[in-house]
Amino acid sequence: MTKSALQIARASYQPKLPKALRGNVKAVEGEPTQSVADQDAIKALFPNTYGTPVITFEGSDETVSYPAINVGVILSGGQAPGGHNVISGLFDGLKKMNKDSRLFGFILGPGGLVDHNYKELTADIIDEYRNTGGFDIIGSGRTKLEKVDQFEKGLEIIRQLDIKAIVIIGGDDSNTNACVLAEYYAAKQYGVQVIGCPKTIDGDLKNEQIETSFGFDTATKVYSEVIGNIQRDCNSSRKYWHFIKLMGRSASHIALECALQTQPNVCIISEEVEAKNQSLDDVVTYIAQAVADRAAEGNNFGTVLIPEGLIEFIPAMKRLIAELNDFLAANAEEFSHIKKSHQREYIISKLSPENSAVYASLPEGVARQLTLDRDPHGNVQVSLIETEKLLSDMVAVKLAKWKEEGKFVGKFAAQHHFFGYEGRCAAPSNYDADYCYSLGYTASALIAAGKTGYMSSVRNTTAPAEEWIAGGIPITMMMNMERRHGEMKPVIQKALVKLDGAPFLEYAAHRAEWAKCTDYVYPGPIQYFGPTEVCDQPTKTLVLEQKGRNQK
Ligand code: FBP
Repeated sequence: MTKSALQIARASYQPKLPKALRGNVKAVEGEPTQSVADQDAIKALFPNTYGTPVITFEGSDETVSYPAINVGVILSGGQAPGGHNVISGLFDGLKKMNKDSRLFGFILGPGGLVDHNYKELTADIIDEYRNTGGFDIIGSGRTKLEKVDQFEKGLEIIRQLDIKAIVIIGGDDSNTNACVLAEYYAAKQYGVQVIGCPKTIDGDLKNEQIETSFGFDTATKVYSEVIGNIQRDCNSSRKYWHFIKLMGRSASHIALECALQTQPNVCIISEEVEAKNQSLDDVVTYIAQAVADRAAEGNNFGTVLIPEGLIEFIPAMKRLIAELNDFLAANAEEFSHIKKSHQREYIISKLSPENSAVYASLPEGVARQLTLDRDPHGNVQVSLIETEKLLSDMVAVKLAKWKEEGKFVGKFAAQHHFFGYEGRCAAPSNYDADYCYSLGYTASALIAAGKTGYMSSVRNTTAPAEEWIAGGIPITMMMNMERRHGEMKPVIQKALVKLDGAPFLEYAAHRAEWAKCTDYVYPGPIQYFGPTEVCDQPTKTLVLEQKGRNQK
């Protein structure tokens, strides 16, 4: 592989570890835990992994001799910067405990376990991937591990390779599945541990113990760099409105963080749209008003940030999508036989009157996108819906009407962008490089401590790395019951943007001023080498959340 100068320099970066993990480690157990909601239902479904204590690792004077073990690792779901460092931290942790321990990577996600597709990750392979972006060391996939025959098929290769523990690096759905697998293997007394690691650029796998999911830091820095560049272009040519959709399947954390970093003229927060029960027209009117206000000052340009998941948070659309999800899950076979040209009419005829009317009112393209194949978790693939174009088209129509009425005096020309894939495989920032390495290393300590059904956790990460707190959180502690594929299922509760949380309040306090301004912020590219105030800053979201927590 030919390497760039940055890759070569970056390969020798030694990620920082929490102090407690640097020498001998002991596991300290806290109080028994319970799930965030639906305690009886979750306890009944997870009798072997429910209620276990939070684990914290502390330094110890005692040297323990660990047996050599074999461990399997899986990357699951969308790519997120730092995945390779989770694997290298896991590898180094295992080797530190016993140099004869071995690590096997399952290829292309959870499907690799079921299909017995794997490769051993030896030191020379690991060294090639340290501090690099991407998941290409073993690839990732979205196969949902949820059926007994998959668990049993996986067990065959686990036995063949004499694997003691599996580490699943994934988002909320993949960690839910990790817990289901942990519970199954524990119930069957197979002696196979399962540990999860919190990954997703979306930033929606977090709670009191899991401060952030890895990849959010790097991805938002990459998007903020290019948003800043666009804003400078805006200020230079003064002729376009840029509609920028940002990834984040459900929560608006990415859009909010980018807004805090770049100070755009408009940023829509899906959770607010839902809370205020806004319609699509309300959102369009809000943007159009910002365009009109700026035009009145002679500024026919600006930026609008749109979270990818917006459509699903507009209450009328949400009700429609929920009915569509259930209907398509139950009638997939029949729907697959309907000719494309008749699908719209067919759906209109099958839905309840309220949802049918909303569906019929949608532009053809969006209506079709809402009936496209779901992802393996039964979710609409919102990344395929061109919300940025939908909104700018609707804003243009509204402004044309306002022009006729004399309420809009400017010009409106739009450019469209969708930033998602550009950031998912970026070389991890120092924060993600350190955080991920520590998560992987912590996973090895959880395995050594004999734990299963736990998520690796590293906290206090706005402090210097040596003060970070490493440990394990029972995955059942994060669960509640939600409707999926038309059925109630135990799932990890998704962390949406909190409207009373510090990051949103910070944005809300400034947005009126930012709507008018031309004094944008241009964050520039991620810096890997240089002063700590330039290279080691966590996200504004995390800093504000920590500050909010400390003030309570
Ligand atoms: P994960 O939740 O699996 O980390 O994936 C997040 C994400 O990047 C979303 O932001 C986006 O909607 C989705 O993946 C797109 O996935 P795909 O490329 O598989 O369609």
